[in-house]
Amino acid sequence: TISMKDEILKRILAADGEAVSGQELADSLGVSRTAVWKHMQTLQEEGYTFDTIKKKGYVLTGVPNSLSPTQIKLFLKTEHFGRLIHYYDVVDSTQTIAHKLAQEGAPHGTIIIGEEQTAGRGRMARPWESAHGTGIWMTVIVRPDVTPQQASSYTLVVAVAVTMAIKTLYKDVEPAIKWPNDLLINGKKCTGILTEMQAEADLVQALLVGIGINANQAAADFSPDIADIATSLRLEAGEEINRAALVASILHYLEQFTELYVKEGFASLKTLWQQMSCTIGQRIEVTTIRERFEGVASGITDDGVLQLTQDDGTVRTIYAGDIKI
Ligand code: BT5
Repeated sequence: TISMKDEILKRILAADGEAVSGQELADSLGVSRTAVWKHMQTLQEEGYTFDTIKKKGYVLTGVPNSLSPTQIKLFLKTEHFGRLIHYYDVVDSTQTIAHKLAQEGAPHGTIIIGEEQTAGRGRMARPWESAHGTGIWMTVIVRPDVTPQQASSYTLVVAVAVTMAIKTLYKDVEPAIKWPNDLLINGKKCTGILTEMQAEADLVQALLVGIGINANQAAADFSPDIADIATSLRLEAGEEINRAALVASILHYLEQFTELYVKEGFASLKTLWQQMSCTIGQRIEVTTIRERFEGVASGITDDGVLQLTQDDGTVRTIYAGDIKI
């Protein structure tokens, strides 16, 4: 059920910058003009800003910078993903909370979001910088009907979903997927993905899909450690990012692509992945836990495994690792 206040907000959002008259809102919702005015006051207290145009009505001029469940649900179109939201101001890592919730049986599509992470992490326990209120620090609990082997390509599915969401909302921004888990814009990292798994021998209990997106940082907000390699969507798009709308869009694409992936495997998303990737065809250096290779990233298999053609013609398959382009 949606409250009257949220219904009013939905209509003003849907007007997309056009004025919405208070009288029309009152009439169509069957409430008094005063009731509408009171809800508008509450919305302003929550951080929405409006211009009031004489004889025309309200025009939305700003949304609060918050990822609260109320904000996200305004934009949400999914069936499962994001229908249960655990929202925190400060957490150590949303991955840690997700692990615990998944063990306790949290349903498919549950999400955990923190405005700030004090111990955000990447792969191999590398730190992930997660300053307050600037980014999207989120973990999605996914329970797909696939084997643990198949699940290893899920990170690529997530990368495609996040790329689609960003491209749809910000037409001038073109993220490129760097295998396996980075999205780059103009060569700099704006998104990292960390997929962890709870599994038995041949059964996936849950995937904990960590998504970290730099949204509204200014260049000076990044620590010296990453200042040269990181960017934010705001820096690239040249406008303030509505994080709640972006979260909802990511969840929309992730739900769609997850269904496809469970039914038909990664192969069904391979073409899309290739179009969005900046890896294939490039000369790369790969570091795996044990070894280092050089060569040309010549392709990706139907299982999402990277193929590297070395100078002597040997083709290696790379399941996990870091690459340098
Ligand atoms: C990743 O690891 O890129 C996965 C990052 C996943 C973060 C999400 S946020 C929500 C969830 N909760 C968590 O605790 N984690 C997940 P990796 O490929 O290992 O890259 C890590 C490297 O990226 C670091 O060593 C830095 O060089 C760089 N880095 C750290 N913070 C960054 C940031 N905010 N933006 C861009 N690069 C960053």
